[in-house]
Order: sequence, then structure tokens, then C-alpha cells
Amino acid sequence: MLKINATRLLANLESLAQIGGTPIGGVSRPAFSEADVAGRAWFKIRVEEAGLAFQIDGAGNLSAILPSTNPLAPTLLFGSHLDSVPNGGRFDGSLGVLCALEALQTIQEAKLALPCHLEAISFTDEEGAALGTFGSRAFVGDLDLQDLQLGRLTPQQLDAGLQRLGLTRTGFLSAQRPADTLAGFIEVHIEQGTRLEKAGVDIGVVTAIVGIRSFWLRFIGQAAHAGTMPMSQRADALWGAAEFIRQAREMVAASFSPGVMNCGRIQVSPGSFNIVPGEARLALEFRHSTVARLDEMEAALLDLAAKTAGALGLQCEAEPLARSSPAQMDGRMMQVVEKTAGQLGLSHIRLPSLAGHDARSLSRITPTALIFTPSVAGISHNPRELTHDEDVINGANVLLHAILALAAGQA
Ligand code: HGY
Ligand code: MN
Ligand code: MN
Repeated sequence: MLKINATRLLANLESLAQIGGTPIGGVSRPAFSEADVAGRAWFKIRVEEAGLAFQIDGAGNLSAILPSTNPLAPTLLFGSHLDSVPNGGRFDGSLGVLCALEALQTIQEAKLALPCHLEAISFTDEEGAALGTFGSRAFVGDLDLQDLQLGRLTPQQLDAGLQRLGLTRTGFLSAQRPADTLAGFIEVHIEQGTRLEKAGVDIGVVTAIVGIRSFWLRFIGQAAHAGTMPMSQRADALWGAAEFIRQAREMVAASFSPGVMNCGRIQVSPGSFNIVPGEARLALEFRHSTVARLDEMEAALLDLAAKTAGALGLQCEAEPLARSSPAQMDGRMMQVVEKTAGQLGLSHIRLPSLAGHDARSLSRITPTALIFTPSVAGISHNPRELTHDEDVINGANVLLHAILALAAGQA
């Protein structure tokens, strides 16, 4: 049975991890940063060294292509993302891109003539430095100019970031790929949870991906002298944010499980030891598996924000940011992955994903599969993120044979 080159794959992972590498072995390579520019350049060189065609689209998505002899053939696509969260791990996203490149090189070296074009892709800004799953949303035509306003960067920061990557503000519109040119999409990704490890299973076959919504919540009070303003008369904006976080945590756990919420950032102004906070800006994100539950969570969280603010004599404004809908993975693709894992002697289970992925975008227009490899202790978005070599290699081999099985189905 054909196998990927494990030595080359692990060496590539090690080499890529040096770009934006952090002292304890993690990676800080947010999209549009200098490290991202360097990571992208690294990928281009690897693709060209492998003798594969390199391509970049208007959203900055990077591809390695192995064409079919039939120019009219559809494209089977596989990949993930090279960007990371700030101070993240070396596997999130990178694993899927490098498994994709490795599978492509293996097929090229085996000189297999396939009835579809093969394309290994890295999507731009999956993690949302500007706008989560920016590249894959542009690819499927799920992004318009107005969506850019919902991003997390100021217009000036966005323009500077796009320029760093050689992109323009409107260029992403040309990245849209017609659905009828695609034969499917497969993403390999670390689980970022403990379910595979706990079950002692090699491969996860993802059934569905959660939807994610995010808001800036602005609690507005009145800045005041921290010494002279009596405690009973303060309109302390941070008290409102703190009270909201405490109650939201209890409410989501009690009423919305397995849905989750997170407040990952807070900006307090004016921001001084001796000034009562006049404003607290809170980054709120929440996730659930159905649109109906997301709607209920949104209503309950925004209502709670207004109530906690009101109880403390504060105002609260909610500014909606980017959102994504939950997505189902393709049943036939799941079966292909399961059969492939079985042929490789690997155990597998089905499970939903609580993290967002480019596969969510792709599932809108083409049959999509998401393959999970185990994460040690479920640690992710953290420099201590770890997937054992054996699991990395298993993920790549499942991808390789899923590609071959799907390509054979196109014949
Ligand atoms: O935030 C997420 O779920 C993913 O890691 N981008
Ligand atoms: Mn991530
Ligand atoms: Mn990821």
C-alpha cells in the first residue's frame, strides 16, 4: 500500500514551526504579520522545490497543483491554513497544509495518472486576525465588501495587512471558485479536544462543525476620580463587564450546554490606576451546533448584558462582528474516510467539531470531509499543543488514500 514519506513530513513540520516560533516550541504567526509573510514564502519555495505548480488567488490563498491529463477534469481540493493564533501551537492548521502537500508529492512521485486535478491549499486568515476563515469564505463566494467592515482590524490596519501579503481590498472577489469545477474538499486537522485521546482512537471523522458568533460589548459608565468618588455613586463600566461575565458563564453552563461562550479580550478606558473606568469593551464569542440555539443564546446574552449594565447604572451597546453558521459534513465523504482508515488498520469514531474550520466554508459548495488526529491533553491555541508523530503520519496516510479513493470514483 502506498505510504507518505513520514521523514519528509515531520521535517517540514519542524522547519515550518521555526517561522514565528516561540521559545517553548509554539508558533505565533497571525495572518498578515511578518511571520505570516515568511511562512507563506516558505510554502511557495517548498511547492516549487517539489516541482509542483504554485498558485495564489485574489484572497491570498496559496495552492500547490498536480494537474490531471484531462484539462476538463474537476479539482479535488485538500488543505487547511498556515496562519496561527497569537502565541499558538505548531499543529493547528499547519498540520493540514503539510499533510496535503505531502499527499500531493507522494502521488506525484508514484506517477499516478488521476482523472481529476489535485490541489493542496492553504487558506488565508482562518484564525481571524482580520476576519475568521477569510480565504475560504472568499473561495466559496461567501464574502462581500460589506463583510470586511465586520472584521477585527481598523480599515488602516486591514489595508496595511493586505498590502503586506500583496493583496488589495477588492481582490478577494476574484478568488471565488465555481462549485462545478470541484470534486470535493478534505481537511486534516488536530482535534483540539480530548475525545480521541480518551477513547484511545486514531482518527476522528467529523460529522458537523459548530456555528460561531461574536460581538463587541461596550459597557459605558462615567470616568471619575478613583479616590474622591464615593463607591456608592460610581458608574464603573468594568463592574458591568465583570458582572456580565460571571452571570453569562453560569447561564450558558446551565441553559445552553454543550454550547460555549468566551470573553477573550477586554479594553478598559481611560485605563489608569486612579481613574474609575468610564468604558469597558468586551470581546464576546459564543458557539452552538444549530442556528436556532445560536439565536436563543444571542438573545439571552444580549439581554443579560443590558440587564447587568442597567442594574449598575450603565449603558450597554452591542456591535455584531463576523458570524458563521453550523455546517454538516458530507455523508459519502465520511464513509470514504472511514473505509480508508479501516484499510490502514486505524481505529476511528465520528464526532462533531467545537472549533471552526475552513471545511465549514467549503461544505457550502462541495462535498467536504474533516479528519481529526488526536491532540495530547486536548491542549490547543497554546504553545504546548502537541500531536504525536505517529498520529501526524496516520492523518497524512488517511488523507492520501481518501484522495486516491475519491479520485478513483471520478474515473
Ligand atoms: O476559533 C476556532 O474555532 C478556530 O481555531 N479558528
Ligand atoms: Mn485555531
Ligand atoms: Mn485551525
